[in-house]
Amino acid sequence: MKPVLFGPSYSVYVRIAKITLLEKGVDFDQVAFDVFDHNDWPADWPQRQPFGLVPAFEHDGFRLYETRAITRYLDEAFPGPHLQPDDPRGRARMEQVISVLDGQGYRPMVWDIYVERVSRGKTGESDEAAIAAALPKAERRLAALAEILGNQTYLAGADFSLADAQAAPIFDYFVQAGEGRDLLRAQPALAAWWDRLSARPSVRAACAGEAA
Ligand SMILES: N[C@@H](CCC(=O)N[C@@H](CS)C(=O)NCC(=O)O)C(=O)O
Repeated sequence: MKPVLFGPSYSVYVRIAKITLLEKGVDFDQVAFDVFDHNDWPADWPQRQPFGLVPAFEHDGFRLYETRAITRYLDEAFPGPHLQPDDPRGRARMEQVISVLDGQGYRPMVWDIYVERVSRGKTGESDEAAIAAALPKAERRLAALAEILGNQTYLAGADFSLADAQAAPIFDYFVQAGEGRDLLRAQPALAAWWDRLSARPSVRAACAGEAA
């Protein structure tokens, strides 16, 4: 049976899982629905994801939720390129970046900057105070990621890894806001990394289409 990814294509976390599936070359099905509309949820959603979040995943009867668990399973259970560094320090760096993005980056970069400026901006409802408060936070996140990147090609070393998969959908939304583009431009090495990453077919495919 083909693995199944549950969740809408606009979701940052669904996109992370999708990039991983595409990088691994895994053939999969997607069950898409609007996570913010409870009437659109599959009937068994609370059993698949007890917190009502997306994504969830199933492979041959094995059910999983939490994106980090899904991406590691995909990397380890399927053939294809290895998406985790071989050495302990490389893997630790990858984990560090994923933690930073998850815990510190997602909310200010996506919700406070992208959603406020771009999504809510369409109807003139941007919360300027939320954006202003998020900008210095985003600036610190970018500085930290630039320091970790150093002169490497990807965030955890020479090769694309799960850290880059975790980052891509967040950055894809972030740079749609003018403030996001300006902050990224101030970090030239990170901007060059984003140029490389955003050109990857997996990232282009996963981040195309409907937006949040
Ligand atoms: N820790 C979860 C986070 C998932 C998450 O926050 N998903 C968002 C969409 S990108 C969501 O489902 N939001 C719906 C809500 O907050 O009601 C994971 O890594 O899978």
